[in-house]
This record gives sequence, C-alpha cells and structure tokens, in this order.
Amino acid sequence: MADTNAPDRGRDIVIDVDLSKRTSELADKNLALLKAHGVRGIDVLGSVGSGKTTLIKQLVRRLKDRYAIAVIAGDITTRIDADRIEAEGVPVLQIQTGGACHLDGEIVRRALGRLDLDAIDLLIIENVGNLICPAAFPIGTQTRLLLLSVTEGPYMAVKHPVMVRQADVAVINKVDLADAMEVDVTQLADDVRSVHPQIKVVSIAARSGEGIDGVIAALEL
Ligand SMILES: Nc1nc2c(ncn2[C@@H]2O[C@H](COP(=O)(O)OP(=O)(O)OP(=O)(O)O)[C@@H](O)[C@H]2O)c(=O)[nH]1
Ligand SMILES: [Mg+2]
Repeated sequence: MADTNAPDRGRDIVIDVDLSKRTSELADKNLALLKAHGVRGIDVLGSVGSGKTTLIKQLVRRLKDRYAIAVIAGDITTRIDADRIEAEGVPVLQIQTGGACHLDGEIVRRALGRLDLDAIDLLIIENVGNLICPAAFPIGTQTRLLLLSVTEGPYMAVKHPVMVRQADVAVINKVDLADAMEVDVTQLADDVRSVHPQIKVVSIAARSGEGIDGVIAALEL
C-alpha cells in the first residue's frame, strides 16, 4: 500500500534542513565565542513570573564587585526587566522577541556581537518565560539554570522532565509561599533529582534574598 505520510515533493513544502542540528551548531558556535573571550554564560529559564528577573538582580547585587557582568534580557515585549536589572548598575541588552516564545542561537549570536565580550567575565541571559520551547533551543551558555517557583504548584518537575534534564542547576523559588501554596519543597526537590540525578538543587526566596548564596555556590561563582 502507498505510504500516505510520504510528502508529495511536487506539491508539498518539505523542510529538509535538520533544524535540531542547525540549533546545536549555532549553540556550539556561541559557546566557542564565549570561551574564546573568557566569558561564563548562564541561561536563566523558568515560567512566566517564576522570579527570573528578581533572582538575576540578587545575583548581580552580590557578584558585581567580583565579576564584570552583563545581562541579556529576553522578553516578548517591553523593556521592563532590562530597566529593573540596569538599576543594579550593570549593562543590559534587551532582546524583544516580538512573539517568539524562546531565545535561540541566532538571536543570541546577534546580541553577542553587540557586547564588548573582552570587557565581560559573566553573562547572565534571562530567557523568555516559558518551560516548554526553550528546552529545545540551547543558546550556547556553559550553564542552564532552571527556576521553579512553588506558586506554579507541586508538579512542575514531573510535568516538565525535558526542561529539568536540560538544566545544570535547579532553583526552587518563593519558598516563603510554600505553606500557602501547599507545596512540599523537599518533595519538589526530590522530584527534580528523580528526573535528573546529577542536577544541583537549591531552595530560595529571591525577593528577600534568602538562599541566594547557595545559588552562587551551586553555580561555582
Ligand atoms: N513572595 C515572593 N514573591 C517573589 C519571589 N521572587 C519573586 N517574586 C515576585 O514574583 C513576581 C514576578 O517576579 P519576576 O522576577 O518579575 O519574574 P520573572 O520570571 O522575571 O517574570 P517574567 O520575566 O515576566 O517571566 C514579582 O512580583 C516578584 O516580586 C519570592 O521569593 N517570594
Ligand atoms: Mg523577567
């Protein structure tokens, strides 16, 4: 019987380029560029409102005297996060994705071209708030930090295993709200480790600053 799934090359548009290969090639190029300039890159991932900008501000506050830091803030629209981080006194490049739900290697490569990489030791990149699309789009940083907030409920690790496996450090945020949200933080941390046994897990309250030193230690900064 004829294969009804086979494309009709006379009529159909067929994308022959292996997109995942192209994605990882772009990420490899970005990583090589960062390494060539001695820059450590950290990709901060997490759902909308999980506390990415708040965490980045806390990290910048504690690290800016030890490292020359720049930040790339990815957002669908607005400069709000860039302005919030810039208030900490470090340069911030805003990328407005215009609707795209993740950053990708190409857009980050263009951003890297606009930074003076020789003047930077540490580059923190706030990815677009989303736990699904960014998992498939490595952008070429040495480290991926995944932020899970208790306000997203107790099942985030088991619901998003692809993202958890992609991350090197998992940070559980808003632990001050754990009781109100009826989330068992120890259980959530165990769930993260059951999906990705090698991952480092840290619990924090980014707004008050509780636990931020543990994030810095997990990042080996
Ligand atoms: N209670 C509590 N609120 C927090 C904590 N961390 C962040 N928030 C609040 O959560 C809200 C969202 O924080 P953001 O840092 O803007 O989150 P985000 O992940 O950058 O959000 P998007 O960039 O819009 O995806 C803000 O009102 C923060 O003050 C925390 O540890 N505890
Ligand atoms: Mg933000």
